[in-house]
Amino acid sequence: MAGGAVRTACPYCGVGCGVAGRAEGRGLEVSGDAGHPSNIGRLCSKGSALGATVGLEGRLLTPMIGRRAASWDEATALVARRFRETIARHGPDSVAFYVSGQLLTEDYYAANKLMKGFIGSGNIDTNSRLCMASAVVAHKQAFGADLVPGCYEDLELADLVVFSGHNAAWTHPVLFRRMEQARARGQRHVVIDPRRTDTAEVADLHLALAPQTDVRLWNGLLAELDRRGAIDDAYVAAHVAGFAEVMAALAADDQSPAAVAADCGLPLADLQTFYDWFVQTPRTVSLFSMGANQSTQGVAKGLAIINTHLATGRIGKPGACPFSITGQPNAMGGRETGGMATTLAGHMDFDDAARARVARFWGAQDVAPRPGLKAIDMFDAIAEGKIKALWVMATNPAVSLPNATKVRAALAACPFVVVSDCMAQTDTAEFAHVKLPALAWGEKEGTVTNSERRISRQRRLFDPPGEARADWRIIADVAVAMGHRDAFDWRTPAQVFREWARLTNYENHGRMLSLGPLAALTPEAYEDLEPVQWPVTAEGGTARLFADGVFQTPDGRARMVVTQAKGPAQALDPSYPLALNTGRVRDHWHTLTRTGLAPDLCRHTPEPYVEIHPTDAGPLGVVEGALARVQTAQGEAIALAKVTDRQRPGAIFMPMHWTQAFAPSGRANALVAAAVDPQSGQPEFKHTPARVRPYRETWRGFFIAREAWSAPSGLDLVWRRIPQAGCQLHEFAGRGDEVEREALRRALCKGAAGEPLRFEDPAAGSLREAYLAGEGVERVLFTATNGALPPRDWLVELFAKDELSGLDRTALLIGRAPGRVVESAPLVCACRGVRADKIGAAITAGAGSVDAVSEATGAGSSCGSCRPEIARIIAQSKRKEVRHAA
Ligand SMILES: Nc1nc2c(c(=O)[nH]1)N[C@H]1C(S)=C(S)[C@@H](COP(=O)(O)OP(=O)(O)OC[C@H]3O[C@@H](n4cnc5c(=O)[nH]c(N)nc54)[C@H](O)[C@@H]3O)O[C@H]1N2
Ligand SMILES: Nc1nc2c(c(=O)[nH]1)N[C@H]1C(S)=C(S)[C@@H](COP(=O)(O)OP(=O)(O)OC[C@H]3O[C@@H](n4cnc5c(=O)[nH]c(N)nc54)[C@H](O)[C@@H]3O)O[C@H]1N2
Ligand code: SF4
Ligand SMILES: [Mo]
Repeated sequence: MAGGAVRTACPYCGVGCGVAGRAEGRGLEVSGDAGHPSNIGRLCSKGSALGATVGLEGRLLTPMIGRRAASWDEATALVARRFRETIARHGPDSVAFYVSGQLLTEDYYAANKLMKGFIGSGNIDTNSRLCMASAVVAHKQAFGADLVPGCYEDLELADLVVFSGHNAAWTHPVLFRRMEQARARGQRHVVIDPRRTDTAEVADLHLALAPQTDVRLWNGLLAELDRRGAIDDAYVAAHVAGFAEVMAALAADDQSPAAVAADCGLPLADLQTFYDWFVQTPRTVSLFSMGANQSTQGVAKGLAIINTHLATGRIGKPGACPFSITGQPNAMGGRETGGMATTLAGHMDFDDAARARVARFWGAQDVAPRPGLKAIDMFDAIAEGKIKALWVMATNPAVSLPNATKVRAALAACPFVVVSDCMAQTDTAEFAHVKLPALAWGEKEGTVTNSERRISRQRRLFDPPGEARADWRIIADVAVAMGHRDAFDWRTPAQVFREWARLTNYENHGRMLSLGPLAALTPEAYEDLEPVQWPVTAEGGTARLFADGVFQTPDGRARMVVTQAKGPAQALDPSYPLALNTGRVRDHWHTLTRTGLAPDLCRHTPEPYVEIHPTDAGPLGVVEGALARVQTAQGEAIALAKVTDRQRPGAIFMPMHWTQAFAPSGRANALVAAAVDPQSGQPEFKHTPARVRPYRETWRGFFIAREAWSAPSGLDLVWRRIPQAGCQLHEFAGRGDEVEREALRRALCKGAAGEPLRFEDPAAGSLREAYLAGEGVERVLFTATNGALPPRDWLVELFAKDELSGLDRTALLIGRAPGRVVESAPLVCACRGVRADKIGAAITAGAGSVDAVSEATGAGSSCGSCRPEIARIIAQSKRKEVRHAA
């Protein structure tokens, strides 16, 4: 397939960038697809590193029943039989599918059709429940259906962009770059986030509000718009219902900026600036993401934002809309097809007319009578033994669901668990009775829908490896084995897509979700499908919805909905006085099954951490760079403390990414409570009462080996694995004694060939041990009780050498590289591999702006997601200069 590039779509975030890939064997060169309207040739660090993640290492390549490989026929028959038997004995609601926004639309359509159409239960839900559910409910209430009004062009046309709980610089980097360019032309950015994120750092205004006070802030804004005569009365009169009720409800509280600022923990002047800008700027886009959705008030937050846009008529117009941005590459596809337990299919719900229509279309007798269980309820039902067979596809709930310890117990107790995944070992796959190998990105064919309703093709770059199969086909084969051949007799993804597109048109009297002419795509036209935004008509795609002021409600009017400002579900108390917030880091994707394969993406944030404000850290004795213990009512985690004023006092933050496999004690969801929004069922990942204290290890060390090691069992260790080029670095610390240390040493050195190079200094409490295989190094172990350990980089580099020199051996023994005592500076730009020291040197040499540093070093010239960090380094060095001058 070498030669011409294949145009496909990135498998990571909801920006949905077009990727041009050239494959050679399993090697891959990628670049941004200049012809794709969502990214116009750009990629971020994760997209650029796709080539490093497409190897076959760790892949699941044959079906597995228990620990033994099985044929597809056998595995398919077993899954079909166990589901059939369970349904026969306990009814259709005793089984469930838990699926993912990382499935393709064709996969999603197949899974939903099987569960809701032919098993006859609503029990299919998706990880989008953890992600988009609150926005979905807000859209349905305000617009009559789950419709995203705007498009990316609006983000460039806007004069003001508000980011609500959205760290776009890290999570939607390519889109953020487009807005940064608009900002250079005068666009203003306001960030509403309790943390000073990289997005906030470079914004015109940062409102570091108290956690979960967004509804109060937006309601206050609506009251201010009213006081200042900024309501678009004509628009409201023509197109909106509920305005009077909402304004009346607001009047019950003190909506003065002073009162709102006090409740939100904000300086009055900052709040007033935001209100002024909003009042003055017709072209405003309000982005909202996980800081809004992942809340017990997630629906209210979305509605409060939408209310301000409806009241000012700032919707359906160029550069003006409320904009719920999606996380996963196909979160939208799942919402469209019906992957959520709360919709039936194609934006139709469970009313009699819709059920009858969908049953007719599918030729199904037993369409689900009612919505199924939402993710959290689904796993509760598994724990209670009500759901007895579960099929998990393309998601890792043992890591990503809140209160994960309980989730793991539920999985362990479930009589039959099927997991479809690309990887052989995930935290969830540990609990599987049957594992089904799925084709991965670059192997599968189908479509995804991004945040702006744009449908793009994912295309194949590689031949299917081993026996892996497309998810839609795995599902269809099981459906056929369950006796539903006629309904699942597809041979190509194009056939599935056409059927799905036909459903969107079927008896369509006013559903905006319509793929129109795509229902008649020939196989060739499906192959060549260009990115297009639904609704699709004979004239083509649609960039913006509601341009005519008509919504998908019975009377065509949008609804403003009363929202009540409340506190978080779980109040802080003296035993848990800190608010635990969780989220993402720049270069990692979710549960590390992919970005954990690319050492370059592991450098920016090598291990789990907890951010805490100096005023909280000080009295607790928590110090920068030391391990800290984080506890909640659900459980405990141990992570590196980062003491920083970018955190609000009283609030702490942990990234969500680390797993049992990478850092068993660093898992955020062991801590997070499963409190959910009552309407959307979305969990409040951003707020769990917590406490922090120092871990106070008695010894620490690290272990480098060629392969990945898990923490030896039976020892009380804080263990983190950090993938490197050509080897794996494992960091650990413990509170045990000499016996414990010796047990670890034995476990890690067991089976090593040859005599070790060994140096022990009992007085200094240190031990160094290196095993050589042939002329190269095989394993290295360093431990110390006094905290002093050498830098790791030069040791890692030794693993790249086939043959160690005499100097290398001496260095191993004395425990440091000759002439080099400092650890390499932290990586800032992952795309160009530029470290902080080089950036510092450029600044010293006179580079005073991000562009100048970029010019001098190359950093920030690719995806730009490190540009805020470069700005921070420049600002820091300026502050230092001022201090020196004074
Ligand atoms: N690098 C990277 N990018 C990703 C992903 C990834 O794993 N890695 N995942 C993708 C997915 S699936 C998703 S859903 C998106 C998520 O993208 P984002 O929503 O941008 O990501 P998060 O870090 O989860 O949360 C955003 C912010 O919400 C803030 N927040 C917390 N509590 C509150 C609050 O009460 N009010 C407000 N206003 N803000 C609050 C947090 O401090 C955090 O900075 O990212 C997508 N992109
Ligand atoms: N504490 C905390 N927890 C959170 C969040 C948070 O902010 N804080 N955010 C939540 C959000 S918004 C999200 S979206 C979730 C994400 O959480 P998950 O969905 O659990 O995370 P992933 O690591 O993306 O899991 C995807 C799995 O699918 C596999 N996979 C990849 N491609 C395919 C494919 O084509 N087919 C199949 N069958 N398998 C595939 C991968 O190997 C991996 O095992 O996490 C949620 N959890
Ligand atoms: S912004 Fe990055 S992760 Fe998101 S789609 Fe584009 S390249 Fe992929
Ligand atoms: Mo997400």
